[in-house]
Amino acid sequence: MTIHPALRLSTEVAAALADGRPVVALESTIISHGLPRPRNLEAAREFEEILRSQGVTPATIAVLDGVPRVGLEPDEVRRIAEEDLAKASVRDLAILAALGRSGATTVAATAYLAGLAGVRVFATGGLGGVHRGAQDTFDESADLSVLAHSPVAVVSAGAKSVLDLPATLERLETLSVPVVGFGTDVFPRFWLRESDLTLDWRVDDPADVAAILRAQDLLGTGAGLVVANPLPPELEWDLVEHDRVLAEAFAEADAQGVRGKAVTPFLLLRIVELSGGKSLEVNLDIARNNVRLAARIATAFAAGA
Ligand code: PSU
Ligand code: MN
Repeated sequence: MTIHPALRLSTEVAAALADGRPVVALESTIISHGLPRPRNLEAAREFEEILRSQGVTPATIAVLDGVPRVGLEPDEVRRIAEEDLAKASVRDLAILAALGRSGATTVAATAYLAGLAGVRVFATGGLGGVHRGAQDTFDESADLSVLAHSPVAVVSAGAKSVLDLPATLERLETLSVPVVGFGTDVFPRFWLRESDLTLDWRVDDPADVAAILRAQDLLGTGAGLVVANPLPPELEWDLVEHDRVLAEAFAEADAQGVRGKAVTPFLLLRIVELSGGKSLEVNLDIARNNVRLAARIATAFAAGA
């Protein structure tokens, strides 16, 4: 196995990849911008711990002092939780590298770097997507287009209900990014497991997801895979409270003229406050649930490779 010259892999990630043992990538924007301090540091450590307890090596990804990193040391995990890092998408990577700056990687940038490193499975909370009103603002996350060219399975609870979910699924179709429901026939809405968005494909076994990854390799599609993994019903958020809090958060973002890449972090943090912390607890359950499934998929992939 050759290590890509632009990356620095942690010792344990390099060893696991060389031995064909399972590795799961984790993003850092969810830590730096998606969860409030100090819960974000606890969460970052917990996600790594869940993977280790399932025999999987964690590869938390970020750019530190200009170096794209795949797998962090404990004091570096602390840095992404406590420093005010830039939110870094793929287009920011070369700028950070050239200027020696640091950034927390979004799903797009994490999937891109994981793809370069040969890490095939990635767990996050929710995928970015097409924002509401995108027909005027053109605001569509680079998460979608990058997945067209990054051979990584992203395990997420669908995408957040703050987005335009039907448009997000349409764009994934256009970009030829496959979407499978894991144990579901519909695309989950992050905090809520149900929606009226029927998916073409459902799988119920992590080994089937691993087989899809191998078939993608064989066919040379070069694309990623969205694995939509809903929360179990007893853990999802109350629908009425969900609708009320989101309406309030949107009205505030509008009134304050929040735009561009500030929109997602603004809404997420405001939704936590307006729900008295409830949305955060559900958010953490979602991420844990995705990390556990990603571990099972990575294990099945490593076993069959
Ligand atoms: N969804 C979440 N939590 C997050 C994000 C999305 O549940 O923190 C972050 C991810 O890093 C995702 C990014 O890649 O927001 C999308 O931002 P944008 O819409 O600006 O591309
Ligand atoms: Mn955007």
